[in-house]
Amino acid sequence: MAKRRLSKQQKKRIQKAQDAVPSHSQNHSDGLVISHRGGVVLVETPDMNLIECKLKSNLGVIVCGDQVVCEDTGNDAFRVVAIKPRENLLQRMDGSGKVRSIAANLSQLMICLAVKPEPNLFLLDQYLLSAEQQNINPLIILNKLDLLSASEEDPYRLKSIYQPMGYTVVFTSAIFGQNFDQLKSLFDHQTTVLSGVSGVGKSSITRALLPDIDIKIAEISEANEEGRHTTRTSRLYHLSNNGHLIDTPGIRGFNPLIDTSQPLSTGFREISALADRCRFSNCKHVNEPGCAVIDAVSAGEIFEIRYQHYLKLLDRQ
Ligand SMILES: Nc1nc2c(ncn2[C@@H]2O[C@H](COP(=O)(O)OP(=O)(O)OP(=O)(O)O)[C@@H](O)[C@H]2O)c(=O)[nH]1
Ligand SMILES: [Zn+2]
Repeated sequence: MAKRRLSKQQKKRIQKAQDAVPSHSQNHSDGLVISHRGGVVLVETPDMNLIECKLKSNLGVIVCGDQVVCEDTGNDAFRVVAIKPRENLLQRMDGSGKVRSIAANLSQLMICLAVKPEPNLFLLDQYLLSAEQQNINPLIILNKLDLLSASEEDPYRLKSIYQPMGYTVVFTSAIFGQNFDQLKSLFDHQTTVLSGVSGVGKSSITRALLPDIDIKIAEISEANEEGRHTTRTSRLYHLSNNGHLIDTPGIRGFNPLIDTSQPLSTGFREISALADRCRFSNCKHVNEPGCAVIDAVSAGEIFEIRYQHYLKLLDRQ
């Protein structure tokens, strides 16, 4: 996995700054990071006030969803002085192979696919693996249900493949509202980031969830069915029923980060469920004798396409 290179000293300074969470005093307040742009962080305090804060030096990366401590430095000026320990940190790989942080303290990653452009199930499996490795629950959404003929009950076999493993799979239409109430309820009491390739309808879903907010929808180009990219700042929005949506425009179609030092089976639930029945405890399920996974693929109990994706990713390690 590519890592941002920090010197030992830089890491030490960041750790020291993060560990120094001040005890509560009159001029300190807890807060939730709503957005971060150009060194200014918008923080929501427990009494729902929004304050603009500068950053104490050496805090490291700060992202939407971070729980922080702010200090009132007088004259209506504030600064973030500590980032509280995170439950998780969603990261992505940028175009040059660098690891970038997206958002913190998520409970779920909603992976959006659409009837059109046709889903790339290999990319879906990489998103699932990436989310599982980062301790974030992934959900699968297939949008543009209105483009399907009524007879197609399980397009792309998404329900047959992924539901038995315990993944939630919802088919919806952001434009025509099919199953939209069901989709909406998935956000209740959760902190969610939407992801997926360009043109699947992430902005449309976001706009339907937040009708009062100006979420720009890129016009789709007739020629190549690719959506245009727009860039704006990530922001955390409150939804009904204690839901939070962290909208990450411009990077909603991010490249999933895969940690090659972790076992791949973390993201292949059906493979990891059988692994302890293999003859060898370090079985990679490629061509080893007595492999329960290979037997299950031959018996049709594991989908061939999933196993092929597993092998493809193993090859990259
Ligand atoms: N038929 C149909 N079209 C939809 C639906 N949802 C979105 N679209 C259309 O699909 C196109 C792309 O939608 P967006 O919401 O911009 O897709 P996106 O995933 O946000 O795309 P990027 O911003 O490029 O990442 C637009 O023309 C939408 O009107 C749907 O449920 N049904
Ligand atoms: Zn095996």
